[in-house]
Amino acid sequence: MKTLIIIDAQNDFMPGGALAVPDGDLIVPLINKVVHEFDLVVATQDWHPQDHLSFASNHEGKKSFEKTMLNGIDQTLWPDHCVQGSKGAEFHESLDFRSVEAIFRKGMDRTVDSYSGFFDNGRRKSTGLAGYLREKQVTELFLCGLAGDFCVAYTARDALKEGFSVTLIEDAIRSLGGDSFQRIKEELLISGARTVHHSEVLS
Ligand code: VGL
Ligand code: ZN
Repeated sequence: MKTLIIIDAQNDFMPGGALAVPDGDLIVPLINKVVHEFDLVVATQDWHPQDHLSFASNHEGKKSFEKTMLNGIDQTLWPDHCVQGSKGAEFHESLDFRSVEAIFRKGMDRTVDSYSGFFDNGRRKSTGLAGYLREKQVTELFLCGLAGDFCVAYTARDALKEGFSVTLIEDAIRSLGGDSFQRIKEELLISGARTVHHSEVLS
């Protein structure tokens, strides 16, 4: 079972969005091209309540991109983004969603951030994604989406820990911090992940 996970391809992470990833929208046509090559396609969706404590606006005197601690975990404070039910939380309108079988939402608990599609950052709660994939006998995961240095990276690490084979579709991933994905990629390769160009996925 070859499975694609589309990570957080939402308006707020696209150019013009609240937490825009540079060139984030360039991944959309690539995802649309490869989506047909998979037996199963799932997506993750960042889905925060307005009072989420990863938002700088919910901390008196703090600014976006400042670092702080949240429940004993390092936390970057973000601009308000992907608020439940908002336009910014919706998927990019050009993304071909017809073959997406399930959407796993994350970041609903205001007291903990949730970058990975599998667990919150404190590993307190599972989203159920690992169980869902196992039930469907998935072994091979391909990852694409936003942002490479946060939600894609955390999802990849957890996927490897959960025993899945992980392939990053490199050109269908964009990061918030420019070349920060380079280091993360090296780390993930050492941990057993593989990287491919989207054209290598096409049959
Ligand atoms: C993300 C920061 C905050 C992501 C989500 O999707 O990478 N980054 N929330
Ligand atoms: Zn978020």
